[in-house]
Amino acid sequence: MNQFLDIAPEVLSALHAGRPVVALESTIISHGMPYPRNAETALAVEKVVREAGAVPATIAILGGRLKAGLTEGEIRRLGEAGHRVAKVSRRDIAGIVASGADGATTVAATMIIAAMAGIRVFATGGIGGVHRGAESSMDISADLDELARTDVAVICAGAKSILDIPRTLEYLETKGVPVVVYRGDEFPAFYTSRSGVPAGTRMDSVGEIAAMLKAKWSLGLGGGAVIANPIPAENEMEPAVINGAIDKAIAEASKEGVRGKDVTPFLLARVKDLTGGDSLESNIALVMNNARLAAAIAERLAAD
Ligand code: PSU
Ligand code: MN
Repeated sequence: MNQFLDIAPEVLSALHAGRPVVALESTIISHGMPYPRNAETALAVEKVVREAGAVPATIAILGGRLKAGLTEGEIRRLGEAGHRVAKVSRRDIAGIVASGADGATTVAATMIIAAMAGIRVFATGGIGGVHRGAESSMDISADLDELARTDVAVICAGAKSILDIPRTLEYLETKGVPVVVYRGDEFPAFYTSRSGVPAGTRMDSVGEIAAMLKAKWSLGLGGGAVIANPIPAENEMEPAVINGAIDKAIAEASKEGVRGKDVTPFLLARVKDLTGGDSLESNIALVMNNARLAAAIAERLAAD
């Protein structure tokens, strides 16, 4: 086994027995939601995965060790530390390991560590993507290139419209990443089930999704896949409300000169405040919904 990696005992025994495991990320805890809802949500998501019959493996870097599976105390610590913990994407992993520091892993870094541990299914809220204005800023999330190279399926609620959704989908197409919409025809926009952008392939059953993933990996077509799971209707936000908040947050980010890895956390926090916290409730609901679908996909993959 990888000398830098610690797999929690429960996760390791599930993997050895071929039972379903679902990876979960930690930047969503430290940088995606405020304390204490972040830690409570992370623990509730683990519970949903368990109730659905799979083993959760929340991923982070602690004391320079890559961790697949955290204790409740470790999850609470990351939640409390919030922005004091480093946000770690692919480029940051080596430095954090070498210095023995803690890091909360993005979608990209979580995929890398999940793959090292032998976990193929990962549930989160939203993926990073091509930012609006990327034609001048060149701000394109490392999540997209990771999806092209690492063999992990990412179950998400699409991408927030803090991003340029059509260009995000163009980029994924160029990189050869399958995009599946579960029971929908448009790519979901995180807080809303529709974005107006038709996307990828519609699939209506877990069996179809698992069969596609198996075929992709059996064919030697490496890389991941985006499984976009639209937010349930009862948790959706009003498009005018959420889009107004997003436009305002983006204008503030550019006025304040926010750049690089700070852009996404800045926008998430501002959108939450500008919607009076309503966006947080939608965010939590959709993560639970994604965890349930991910557990079902992991079970189907484990059964074959
Ligand atoms: N989108 C969300 N919530 C999040 C993130 C994105 O709705 O918490 C986090 C994820 O960890 C994602 C990261 O991988 O932000 C992308 O950051 P960047 O745009 O800097 O690559
Ligand atoms: Mn970026």
